[in-house]
Amino acid sequence: MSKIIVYTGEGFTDRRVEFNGNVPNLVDKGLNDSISSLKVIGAPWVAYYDVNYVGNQRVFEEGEYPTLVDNRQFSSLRMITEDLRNPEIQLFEHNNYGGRSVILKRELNLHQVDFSDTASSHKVKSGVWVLYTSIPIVEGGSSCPSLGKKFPIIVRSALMMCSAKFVPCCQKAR
Ligand SMILES: [Ca+2]
Repeated sequence: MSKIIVYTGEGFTDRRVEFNGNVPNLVDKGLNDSISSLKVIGAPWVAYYDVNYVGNQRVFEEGEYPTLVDNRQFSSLRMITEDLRNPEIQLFEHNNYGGRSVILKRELNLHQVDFSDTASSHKVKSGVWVLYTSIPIVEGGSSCPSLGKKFPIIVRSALMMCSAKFVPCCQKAR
């Protein structure tokens, strides 16, 4: 079982609340835009800037995060329950699965497969993937590009979650 423990103060201080299931709306919990540090035990979680799992997102794997790059931004939390074994994603040059394509089974810099700043659509076959718009990976999570932006330079690891609109998503496969 996985859980996330969030705090309104940095360094695991102030108000402490524990969740072991998805939280679509932190407003209801009195925690909107107030999470400043957190701990994850077990499976990874995705935190979103907006309610109902939309907006910028960041993945937190098991561990302790005494400070957050996205301090006081999160409005919903989702636990990753997908099977993270054998991750696979297919990237396409054009929208609607057109043009060149490449199948990836591990994280890598998209320059290596000549696909940097190229992917416009994708299909996730398994796992959870994060598509990055730039190479440096921020400690403590991963930022996903917003809709409509040019996609990645890097695919870190297995990813997942794609709604019908291609919201790229997140998560590291082990
Ligand atoms: Ca927010």
